[in-house]
Amino acid sequence: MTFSLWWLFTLYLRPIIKWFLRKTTGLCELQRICYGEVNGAPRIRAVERSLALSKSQQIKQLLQHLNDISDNRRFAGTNEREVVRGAVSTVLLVKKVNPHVHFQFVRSLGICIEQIWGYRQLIAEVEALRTTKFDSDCFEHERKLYDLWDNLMPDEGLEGRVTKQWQDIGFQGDDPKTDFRGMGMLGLENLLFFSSEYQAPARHVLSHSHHPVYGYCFAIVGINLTSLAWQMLRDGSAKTYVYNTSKSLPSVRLFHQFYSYLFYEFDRFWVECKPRDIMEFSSIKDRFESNIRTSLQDGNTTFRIGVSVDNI
Ligand SMILES: *[C@@H]1O[C@H](CO)[C@@H](O)[C@H](O)[C@H]1NC(C)=O
Ligand SMILES: *[C@@H]1O[C@H](CO)[C@@H](O)[C@H](O)[C@H]1NC(C)=O
Ligand SMILES: CC(=O)N[C@H]1CO[C@H](CO)[C@@H](O)[C@@H]1O
Repeated sequence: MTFSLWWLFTLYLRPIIKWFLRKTTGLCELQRICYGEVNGAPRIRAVERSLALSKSQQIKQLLQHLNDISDNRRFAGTNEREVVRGAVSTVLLVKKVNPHVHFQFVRSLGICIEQIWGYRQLIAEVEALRTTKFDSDCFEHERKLYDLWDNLMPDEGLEGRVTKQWQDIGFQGDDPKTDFRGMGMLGLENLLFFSSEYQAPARHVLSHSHHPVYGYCFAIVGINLTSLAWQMLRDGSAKTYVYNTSKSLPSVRLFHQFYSYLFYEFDRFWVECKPRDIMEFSSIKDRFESNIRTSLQDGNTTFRIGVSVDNI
């Protein structure tokens, strides 16, 4: 029932309503969105929907072109400005909009295009990190591992490369290299970012993970949350966050920030739940995930790492 109504709407009513509004307001749908919707996620998502539903052959080709560019990670630097300018001109031409009269629309549409295809490109960038395996023969990978240790345990030196000490920051055995598995370098980069950019909150979370009752494996849980952040990026749930936070082309840094937020909030949620032991991880993580997904559906979500760090 709902499906056929939707079908009826997109097939017959939508074009009629659009035609009617165009006649009465003199503006096309994209213009009405750009002038009418709040800046940030509400506007960008509406532009994204409108473009995706377009019947125009030129717009369809344009979307394909933009998808190719962002999937191949070529949406950057001077190319980015060229691509955005070209895309906006195509829309102006197809919709017969005068850019001198509607310069606000030109600006606003450009920002939407940057965010929509920047997000798509971000998925490709994050995926490239995820599929890069941790390699203990690679100097750079090894250095990042040591940096992670130094950020989290500044007062304690490592006795060797392979040592039980790694368990103090929540790796499983005496060599972290086997713990990254499906998340590859993305898992390490996420942990490294959290521990360097938010050093105090990260150490605070680490101290919780050492709690005699509520304790858990910091790095292992961290890598599990990398997988959660990555799923949310891929299925589009993180769009609200990115569209509403990003001031320029979305970068991997933004993904790391999203991750840091998730880790910090997960730890808080975990402690609040007062789990009996680590066996409750799966069910508590599911509840956490559903809370986050709910708040991401709200268009005005902005995430920040909590400033108040209190002890348990
Ligand atoms: C994360 O934890 C969940 C629940 O225990 C598990 O099902 C999932 O496989 C884990 N994911 C990764 C990447 O370790
Ligand atoms: C989101 O913003 C709208 C108005 O822009 C407001 O009505 C709504 O209560 C807000 N939601 C939350 C959860 O703050
Ligand atoms: C950072 C940012 O753009 N925040 C915006 C998120 O969305 C709400 C409304 O949807 C705006 O009020 C915020 O300014």
